[in-house]
Formats: sequence, structure tokens, C-alpha cells
Amino acid sequence: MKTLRYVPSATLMLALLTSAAFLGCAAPGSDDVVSPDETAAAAEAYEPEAVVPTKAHAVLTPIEGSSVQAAVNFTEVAGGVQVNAWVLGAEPGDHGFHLHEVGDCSAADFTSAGGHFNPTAVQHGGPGDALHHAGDWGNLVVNSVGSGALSVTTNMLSVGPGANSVVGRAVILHSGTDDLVSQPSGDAGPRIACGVVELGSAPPMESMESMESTESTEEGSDDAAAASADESGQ
Ligand SMILES: [Cu+2]
Repeated sequence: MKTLRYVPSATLMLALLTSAAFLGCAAPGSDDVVSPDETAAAAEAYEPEAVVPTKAHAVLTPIEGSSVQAAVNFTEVAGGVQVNAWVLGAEPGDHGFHLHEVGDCSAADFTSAGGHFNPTAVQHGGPGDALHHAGDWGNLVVNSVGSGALSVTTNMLSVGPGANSVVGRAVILHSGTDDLVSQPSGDAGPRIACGVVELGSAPPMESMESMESTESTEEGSDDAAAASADESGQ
């Protein structure tokens, strides 16, 4: 009789131990979830053995008085990072669009984001120029109804940790055109929207679908942006 009584107890104990082991294994996976508050310091918080993230995004906040909307997705691809951006409610024309060094959009004029992200300490230029800042994406072309898109693939940025990581930096949309020549920032005028880059994908938007089908390289970015603008109803 004693043996029969102990068998169920042993089984129960084994089940409990198994559950504990399972929970113990599952716990580290929760480290993959990073809250928005944690992303600012995320670039330095990664451990070498951690899983390297492949997607990041920024949702831009407009300057006071503006209703412009914009977002950017960053995706690790072979040879670099693909940058896909869209904008709605902007003035028609070419708008300078860059990755800036500091992930801080707290200033009313967004100057808190600092200058262009330029880890290689070279001159400003267009994304297809031999020399340009890692954060030089040229211009986001906005059509007559205020929407536009940009797609750039660059080997000067990463989503994962490192000196070129986009995480914790800021995306800036300018009111004017980046002439791709003037130093240090293309004379692109005031900053009209700013967003800090965080891990994960941006919230899904209708305009994302047309952009995801757009493939381009640094050299072809202007054509791709114009094509995307045309597709969206220019
Ligand atoms: Cu800029």
C-alpha cells in the first residue's frame, strides 16, 4: 500500500520539477521584449551573445503647428540596412531627411537631436556620393497631395549593436531641400518632424505596402523615391 501511495506523489513531484525547468528556460526569452523607455540606452546595453535584432523604427512627431506624419522602418539586409520611410501631410517638394546623432526630440525646434549621424567623420553629401554622412539619406520627395516615400539601402548603418547602430538616434524631416553640397548639413532648413529610433517595426500603415515593394540602392534612391511618390497618386 505504501508503494501505491507514493507513486502518485512521485509523479506529481516530477511534473512540478518539469514545470519549473520549463519556466526556467522560458524566462530569458522575455529579455527580447524591450519597452520604449529602455530603447534609448539599448545600443550600449546589448551583450555580444544576445540575439542580434534585425528591425528598428521611428515614428516622427511634428513641430508645433504642423500636422505632418512620418515613420521609418529599418531592416537589416545583406550588406547593410534598408531604410523605408513615408510621409503624409507635408508641403509638396523635396525635404531633407537624415539620421541625426542624438535620440532626443525634446527641444521645440528639435535641435536637441544634434547634427547628422556621422561616425566616419566625413563631409556631408548625397547618399550616392563617394563621401557622405552615414545619416545622409538625401531628400524625401513629397507629391502634390502631401505624401511621399523614400527607400535607401546603406552599408554605413546597422540595426544591431555597434558604432553604426541606428537605435537610440533620431530621424529628422526638414522643411527645405537638402542641396547635398552645403556643409555641414545641406542647408535643408528648419526641422519639422523628429522621431527617436527604437527596436521593432513601426505600426502598420497603408502607405507601407507600396514602399515594401520598392527595392533600391544608394545610387538609385532618388529614382526609387520618385517612383514611390508616383505610385501613391502624384
Ligand atoms: Cu537633418
